[in-house]
Amino acid sequence: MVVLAKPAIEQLSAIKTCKLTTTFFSGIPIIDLSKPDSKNLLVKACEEFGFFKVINHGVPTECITKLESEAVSFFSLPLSEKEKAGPPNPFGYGNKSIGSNGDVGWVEYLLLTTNPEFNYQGFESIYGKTPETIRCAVDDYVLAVKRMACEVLELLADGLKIQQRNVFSKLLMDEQSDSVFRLNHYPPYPELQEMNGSNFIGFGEHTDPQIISVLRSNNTSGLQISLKDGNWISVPPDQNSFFINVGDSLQVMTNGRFKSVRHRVIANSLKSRVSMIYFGGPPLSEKIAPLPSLMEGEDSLYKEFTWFEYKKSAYKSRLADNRLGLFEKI
Ligand code: GA4
Repeated sequence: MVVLAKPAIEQLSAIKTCKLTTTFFSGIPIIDLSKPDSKNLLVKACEEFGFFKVINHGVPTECITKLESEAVSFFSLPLSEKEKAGPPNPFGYGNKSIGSNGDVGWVEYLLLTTNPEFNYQGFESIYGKTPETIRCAVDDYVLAVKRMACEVLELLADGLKIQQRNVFSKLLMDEQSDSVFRLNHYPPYPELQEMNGSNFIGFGEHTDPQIISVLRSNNTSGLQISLKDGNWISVPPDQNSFFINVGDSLQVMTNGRFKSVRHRVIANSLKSRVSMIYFGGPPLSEKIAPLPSLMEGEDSLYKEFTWFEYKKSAYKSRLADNRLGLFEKI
């Protein structure tokens, strides 16, 4: 069994517990991409939850299982080997520490850029140190998942009756798109069984700063999302589907019509959870502002900013912060 390095007591106590929420929620929208009515259901899901599950997605199973098995092999390596691919700032292997501002979780991960130019420019100390086999599996997977994410974004543009249907997807397709990929491993935390009804945080609550995030996990539970009323619900795992989150940038581009969903992962007492997430982001120089056709005489709820400015500010924040708050018009 793979375990994380014996954590320092202080670090473990910093990994917070939260109130127990175990019942699975059955109301998560399921979008069948092969059905003609999916565009309207997609819009509704983004408005109500900022989150939905996608089936009949067209991403080849081999591509997913190949990457999962590469990830499992990587995370099974001795810690000293994995650490050779670290630290994770900006890209590489990370263990328990998330971001640069003191957040911690019961998780180890590989954070990678999806920009091929960046990968192959001889950045040995960044992406270069992750094993070659993982890199190839990631490249194939990201290509397929990005295609699916673009299809979803184009259906959303159709559903919103925006004439230019690639208005969102072109940002991910841009050569300069600042997208990120993350492989997470949440080892089991057996002591949880004795923690009388508490949950142990794997990855603390947050919203994703980008446009759209596409998550796939193995069959281990742990993901929770916050509903509009602030209640947390557990997402039933489904290794054959993808879960999609609206990110902060899409919330802004729709002038708040779509909600960037708060989510978190709690540790499992018995099973390892492995997840892979593609975060589709715009080019750094892109202005992020509400689309005029969605404003219908409304004022923008947000001050204008570039993705570079937002990202810079986001990376200075703590995980649970309301990052968009700084950019809201009062
Ligand atoms: C959340 C979404 C992505 O995982 C991520 C995360 C990033 C990191 O792990 O370094 C951040 C987090 C995420 C938002 C606020 C900052 C930056 C950790 C953190 C405390 C890769 C991203 O783009 O933003």
